[in-house]
Amino acid sequence: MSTKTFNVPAISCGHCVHTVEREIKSIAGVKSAHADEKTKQVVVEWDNPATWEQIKNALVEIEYPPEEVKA
Ligand SMILES: [Cu+2]
Repeated sequence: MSTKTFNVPAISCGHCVHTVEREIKSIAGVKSAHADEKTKQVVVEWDNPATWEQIKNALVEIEYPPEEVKA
């Protein structure tokens, strides 16, 4: 199981939260996706066959590009 927390600056309302969560959850292998409207932060958990590249590309495609949180 992999997990990642990142920012999606394009999130501006509850509709965006829904769109982002739905898009990520539609990827095979994704276990959970939680987006927060206020912090614009997203937490995703996934397993094979999903990959971070795939999740990132899906978000770029719907114009909610992720910004990785610097550790
Ligand atoms: Cu919105």
